[in-house]
Amino acid sequence: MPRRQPLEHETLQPWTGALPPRAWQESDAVRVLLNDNWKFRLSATAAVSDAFAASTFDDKSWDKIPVPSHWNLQDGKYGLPAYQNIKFPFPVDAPYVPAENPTGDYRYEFDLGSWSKEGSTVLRFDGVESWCKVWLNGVLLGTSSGSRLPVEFDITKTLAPHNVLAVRVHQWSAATYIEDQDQWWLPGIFRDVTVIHRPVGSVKDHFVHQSYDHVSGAGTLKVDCDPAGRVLVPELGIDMATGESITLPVEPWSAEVPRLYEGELVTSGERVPLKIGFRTVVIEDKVIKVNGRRVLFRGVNRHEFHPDHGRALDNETMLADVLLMKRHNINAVRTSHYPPHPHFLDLCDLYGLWVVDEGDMESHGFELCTPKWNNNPIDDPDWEAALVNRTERMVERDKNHPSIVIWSLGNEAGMGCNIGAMTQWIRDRDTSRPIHYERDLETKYVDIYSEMYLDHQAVEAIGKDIETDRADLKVSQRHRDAPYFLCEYAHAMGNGPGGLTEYMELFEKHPRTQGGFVWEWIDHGMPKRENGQTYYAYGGDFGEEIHDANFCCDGLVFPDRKPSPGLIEYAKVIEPVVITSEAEGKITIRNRNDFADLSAYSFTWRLETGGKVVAEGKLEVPHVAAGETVTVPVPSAQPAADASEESFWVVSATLAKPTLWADAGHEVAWGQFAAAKAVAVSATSTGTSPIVTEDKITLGPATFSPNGTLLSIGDLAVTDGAQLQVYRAETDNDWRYDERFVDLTPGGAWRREGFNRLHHEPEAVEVTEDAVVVSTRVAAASHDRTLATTYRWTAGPHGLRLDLTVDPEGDWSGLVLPRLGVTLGLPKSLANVEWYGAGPGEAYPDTCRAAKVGKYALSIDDMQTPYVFPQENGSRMDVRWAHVTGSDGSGLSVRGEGGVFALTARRWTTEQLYAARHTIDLVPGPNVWLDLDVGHNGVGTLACGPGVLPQHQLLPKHTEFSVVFKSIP
Ligand code: IPT
Repeated sequence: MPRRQPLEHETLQPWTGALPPRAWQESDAVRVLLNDNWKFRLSATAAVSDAFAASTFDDKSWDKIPVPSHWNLQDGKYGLPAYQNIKFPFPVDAPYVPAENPTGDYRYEFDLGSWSKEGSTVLRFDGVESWCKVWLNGVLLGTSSGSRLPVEFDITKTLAPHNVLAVRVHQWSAATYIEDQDQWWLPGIFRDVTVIHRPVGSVKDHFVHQSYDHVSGAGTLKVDCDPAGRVLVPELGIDMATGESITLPVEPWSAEVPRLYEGELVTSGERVPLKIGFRTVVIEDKVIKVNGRRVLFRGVNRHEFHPDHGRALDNETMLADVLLMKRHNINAVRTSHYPPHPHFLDLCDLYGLWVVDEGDMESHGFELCTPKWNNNPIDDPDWEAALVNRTERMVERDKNHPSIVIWSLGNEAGMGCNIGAMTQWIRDRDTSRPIHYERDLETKYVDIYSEMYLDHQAVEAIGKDIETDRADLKVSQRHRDAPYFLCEYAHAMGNGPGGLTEYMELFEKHPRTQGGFVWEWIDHGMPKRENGQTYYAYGGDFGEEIHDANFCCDGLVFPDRKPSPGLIEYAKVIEPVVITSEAEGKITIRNRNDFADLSAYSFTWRLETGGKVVAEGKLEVPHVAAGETVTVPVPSAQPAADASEESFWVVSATLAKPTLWADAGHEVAWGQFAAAKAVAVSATSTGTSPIVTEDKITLGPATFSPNGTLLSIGDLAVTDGAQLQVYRAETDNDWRYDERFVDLTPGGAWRREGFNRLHHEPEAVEVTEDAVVVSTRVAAASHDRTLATTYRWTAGPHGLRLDLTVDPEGDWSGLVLPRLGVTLGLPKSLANVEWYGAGPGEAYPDTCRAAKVGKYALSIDDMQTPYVFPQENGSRMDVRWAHVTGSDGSGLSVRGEGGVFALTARRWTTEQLYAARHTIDLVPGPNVWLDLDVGHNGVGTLACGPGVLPQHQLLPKHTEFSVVFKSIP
């Protein structure tokens, strides 16, 4: 069929009328920010008259919208957001896009007063999604695409005392096909709009070359500038011409010690402040080295996201991200998957974060075409100019940031010839930084091998240089010689990510595996209000025809930037100092920094017995260079005499002085190790004889039904006995991505096996001299595999004791259990939990590094982790004892016998937790439900990546579990 001519926004030219790209800079030149409320009109289709561009157009009937913002985040006034991960929201027919193409027309009038007539003036847009056409005073300036890239137009000739700016924005354009990132579709003018004076003799562009020779300790500075001018760095006594180079002793820049020198570039027409950081990035021996040292990326992938404003971020939000990252030991950011607002990069220079600056390119949706990647723009020479334009605009804009150590071309766009062209463009312009593009798996063009989501085994193989060819990957010599990092790993969706510790061990063991970037920084949950309650919405909640549900809620921080347990765990796993005790009486302190010694930290110790501090002091730690380890003796304090309690040493490393990002005293690392084990007290909860009557069995404080179901303990009524249960409401990481999205009521293995609907068939109730022994067969309808379960109840002075024995019968091969323990329904008047065990946060077998043994107290409500998509959460690990009490202090005490247990307390059942789709679906019921578990299965990162490592899997096997209950009057 003959095809129509592509419309203007469907052509492949990236822009028209634009000025050449240049470095982002502040300066003394006059500038006026046009961020304000602009006149706005939204049309449903692209085919609307552009008469509004005329200065005389009457826009009185138009509404107003803030600039910068996204028009579909204005309370539904101008459409709603939509979320798809890989899929395009319309038929894939590049470069054509639907006629139904939301089109926003903007008008803004401004006076510039006594604006200088001298020199020239430019109009700058820092980000418009996805295509714009711009007029000033009725004169067409040009068009642009490249949503997260700047464009500048020369407006010298068009500028008048009173100006009318008109901008047309189409949500969809040819460019959409190369902006298919996994995020909400959010159109509009979403970054700053500025008018900038360019005096005669002002800087057209400048390039700061700032390197460091770690052998001589000298930095070399050269600033190229058009036009020529002078470079002043008073602190270093530098006053030299641009284009000249100087080498002199300096302190280097690193993410750990971000030493910046303030300078100035002075031309006849402009003064531009410089922030110079001396560092040199090389690849040597398959390792990325900065200033001569291997760096280990303890990174995150950061999308720009604010729950109310989408990708229109203010400076406070950018700073909040940087502060949170620094306070959680993160040292690197991949700007997934587009260049961020330039201010964010200034913050990275200043606060110290290694940056992988990524181009605005993703064409992932072509992977779903037939055949896969059919017509992918990345392999089509017609798209070369558009794609190279994106690389060029990123590099030119961001080239002067010392924090940027790697250029990344983009994400998930398959492979093709244009990757070669983009790489070559960078090589011709900036040889100081290696180039990354994950899908160039064979490192045909780029310098780094960085395949995402590889499991531990595969990472180990790379570390050991024993990787082999795979169907999609040919291990060439070039590939083998490249350094490796995981540009994405540890999918932080919901509860998780699990397995971070084992990754970190590999990164530390093998020089070539240089760390990774957790996917991802923040949950992209959008607030939605219903019946006076607010919750975070995700894909599908705005009526999208196709969507990917909550796959966009996979961050280390919740949408409101509150740290999730995943962030707390990550901070611990990557902490800069590792404090352990590897030999009796000795504390080992390992400096994990790549550059800095430990002088920035103070060390303190405390001795805790039964969760109480019994002695504390300062720990003297000698000088420890980066990468080195020392051993110091444990302090001479003696564990407290009460041998019925355990004692622990806790050693903490805190900031000795305030830094830009945290106060003095901020804890960066800690270690806990046993000082003394408690002498086991024999909790002889026996001796009381059961009394059998017609309608019940009484045993000490407890009553049972004639068939052995626990009915009460003291005054506390127990609902549903204390039954064996093995199910948990699947976490996002308990499912595979593809299984998960069938209809949001996934049929994964655990529910298929009926773990959530076990039948408890009584086998025998035996009342002996001192025990009630209940045997049951626990199995799911239609299944023949059984958990043969015996509850042995005894009572004595210490309380009511349960000895549970579970034996799997039948074929359980290939199955793991979600958890294993007993569930008790208790009165809803119970409200608080105090426990001695790991805490304060939730912990699972592969997410438990951040949990420290201590005495904690939380309300049941505060024990819940508010994952955007409700799921298993809140389990406290290694609990020795817990008190669950109401406001009057009465309640139930539970003590582990001969072992620790995991504890969750909730106001809803596990089935209700499973069925909930948003936080507001969780409504307190008539009971508090306690799960007391021998253990849980690990969490893993199966949502995108490997599942639970074998050592963290809960396999069905013979299990014994003992707890003692006591009512608290
Ligand atoms: C990978 C994407 O690069 C990233 O944008 C995000 O979608 C992530 O997955 C999952 O949340 S691609 C994936 C199919 C491996």
